[in-house]
Amino acid sequence: MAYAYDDQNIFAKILRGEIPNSTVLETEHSLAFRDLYPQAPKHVLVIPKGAYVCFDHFAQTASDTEIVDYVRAVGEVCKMEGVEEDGFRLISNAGRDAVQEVPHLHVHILAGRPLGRMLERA
Ligand code: DGP
Repeated sequence: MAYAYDDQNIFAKILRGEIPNSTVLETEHSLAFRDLYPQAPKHVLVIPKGAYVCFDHFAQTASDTEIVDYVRAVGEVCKMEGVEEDGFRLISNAGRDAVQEVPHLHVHILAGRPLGRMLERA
């Protein structure tokens, strides 16, 4: 599948500094910032700086360096937010059925309250 990246998406604008964000962590290849519409007391988004649409695009085509940086950034945010003890949820929506709103790879780190079961039953 070809992944068409739209460089006008909101996270691309954040990466270019065109709109502000509440940064939690910045590394060479990744950026973590607070979700504008938090769904839990702790809700951080972690994105790669590269132009990747979704997780599978990234996992299939990013360099090893980018992947290591990104995964380590997620781990570092978990540590910074202190979520290990009570737990957290990591979500990465991809495409239509998952209702991905912003077409730049992001994982949500959600924590700070009981999060319920993974999915509502259809
Ligand atoms: P998703 O549905 O997985 O694509 O989630 C996109 C998330 O992005 C959603 O939780 C709200 C968040 N979001 C949308 N616009 C902005 C923005 O301008 N700034 C920040 N920090 N978050 C945003």
